[in-house]
Amino acid sequence: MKISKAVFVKSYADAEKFALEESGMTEICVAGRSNVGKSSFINMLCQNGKLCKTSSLPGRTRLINIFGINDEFLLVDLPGYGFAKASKQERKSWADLMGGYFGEAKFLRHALVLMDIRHEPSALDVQMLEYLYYYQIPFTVIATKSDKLSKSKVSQNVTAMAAALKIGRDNIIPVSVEGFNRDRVLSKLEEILAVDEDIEQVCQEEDN
Ligand SMILES: Nc1nc2c(ncn2[C@@H]2O[C@H](COP(=O)(O)OP(=O)(O)O)[C@@H](O)[C@H]2O)c(=O)[nH]1
Ligand SMILES: [Mg+2]
Repeated sequence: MKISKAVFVKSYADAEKFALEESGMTEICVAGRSNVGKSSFINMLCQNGKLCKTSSLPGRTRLINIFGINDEFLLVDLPGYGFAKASKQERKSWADLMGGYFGEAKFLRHALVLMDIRHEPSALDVQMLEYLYYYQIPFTVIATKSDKLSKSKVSQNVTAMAAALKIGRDNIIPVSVEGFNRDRVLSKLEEILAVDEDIEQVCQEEDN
């Protein structure tokens, strides 16, 4: 697929409220720990350096940012987890936020879970995948900051990540802000959206 249009739609402080509004459009969410490169990834994907604010400081943003892509689907940028100074209360409100969203998101088709390729998945990353299994949301792991490693190390770390997460190697796409594997991510998005069309077709045939 090609991304010909990417616009910021709205921010929400309350994820559940967003889910309950029922956009009626396919949603794909982007999750990952704070500072993993979520904003940079969205900008890289949309080839728009200003779409999403990036920061070298772990952010405390608790907002869900919604982006509209090609008038076709919504990218849902979830708040980052696991910044070092999070209080117990902040951790709890993050968990509530996620549960509120995943539990109500009828149009959510897929999650892109970002993890830094240089590090082993954290306990929170594993917990994130557990949420997704629980709510039966398919996911792809996006391994960020691949430009910081050699090609052979990237491949080696993808294998190690797959083993640690007990998922297939093909479910991990290493990327970088420079656009490495942008085409692979776009193909994956195309695949996800195509599944939606198939379902619609089957439903229409059943209705007839
Ligand atoms: N070298 C490199 N730096 C990156 C990459 N992605 C993000 N960063 C840097 O990591 C920091 C956090 O990025 P950001 O996108 O704001 O992370 P977020 O908190 O997950 O949204 C920023 O300083 C980015 O410039 C990447 O692919 N390569
Ligand atoms: Mg960000």
